[in-house]
Amino acid sequence: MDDRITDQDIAARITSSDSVAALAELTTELLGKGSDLAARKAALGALPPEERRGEGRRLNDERVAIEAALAARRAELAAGERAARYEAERLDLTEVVPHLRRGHLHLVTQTLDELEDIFVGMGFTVAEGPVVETDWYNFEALNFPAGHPARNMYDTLYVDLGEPESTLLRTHTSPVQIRVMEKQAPPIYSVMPGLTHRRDTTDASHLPNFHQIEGLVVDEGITFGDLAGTLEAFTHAYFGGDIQSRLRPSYFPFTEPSAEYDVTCVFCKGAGCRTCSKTGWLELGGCGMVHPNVLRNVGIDAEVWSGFAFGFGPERMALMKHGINDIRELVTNDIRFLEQF
Ligand code: FA5
Repeated sequence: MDDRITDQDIAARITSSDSVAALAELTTELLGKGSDLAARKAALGALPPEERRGEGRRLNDERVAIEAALAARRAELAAGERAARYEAERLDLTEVVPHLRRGHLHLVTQTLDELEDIFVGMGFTVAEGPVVETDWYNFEALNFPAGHPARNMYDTLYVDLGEPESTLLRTHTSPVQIRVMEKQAPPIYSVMPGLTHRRDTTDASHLPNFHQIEGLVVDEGITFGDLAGTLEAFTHAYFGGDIQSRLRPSYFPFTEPSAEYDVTCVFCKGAGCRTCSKTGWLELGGCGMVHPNVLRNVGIDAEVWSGFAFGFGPERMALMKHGINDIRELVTNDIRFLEQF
């Protein structure tokens, strides 16, 4: 009698596999390079032609039968494992808990509060502006004339109101700078938190709806040194001493010179990973000296006053501070994640 494993043996082994992982191993054993089927296929060439065809067909039929049995068992096991996971994760939303646990503020709200507190402690006031903005405030007054190529830096969502592309969901909090300067004469020391929207594709460091906190200082004799010193003091106050920051030359139409504010990626410690797009740094915000055209647009004399501005991403700040490696966690609303903060 043939010493090959019989069809019944194979069928029994497949049905008695008790996990998807065990079945994956069995699949390799039965169909992989070292399998009995593979060895017989390799030996086909050595058979006399009249036997080769019959053996070839047999091999094919066996393979098809094994694949079908494996697929059926895989579906059974996967369904069982899924049901067990759902059962383990089940939350009874109608359950009456004797001592009701109280909810707490979402991590992003806590982060915004903390950022505001730090800047208020440094002498800034807090201002707000609308989320639905006009083209003037979001772009034009910020020195992006119509057709300016830098408008493409922002994938803008437009609101169907008025002239085409005249009303939009603000792409950044910088329009609030204009609103503050229109209302208040310098000296100005303000931060402006709020929600912003872009047609950005969601990934580990991007959301289409996210917050920013803008900072604006306008006073006599303000220099880039004041900006760098303010950001350094802020970095220590928010992150403590462990995190390094850097300013990297950049471009924004409303600041000159401009820079990106980056901190060392806490996950790879600078080596490069998925969260920091392999750069070792995570960009938290942009900044620079307020462009004289912006001051002129709101009637502030650029010969007398100068200033700096910055715009940070609070979600990314929360990631770096708390060691969260995917920004999507902040909006998935998984209670097990939210409870940790
Ligand atoms: C701006 O939006 C400028 N308005 C910042 C600025 C203000 C520059 C004042 C100069 C003076 P930027 O597009 O780089 O710049 O965005 C600033 C920060 O917002 C980013 O560094 C990041 O932290 C956050 N951010 C931007 N896009 C996203 C997104 N899709 N998801 C989460 N955070 C984002």
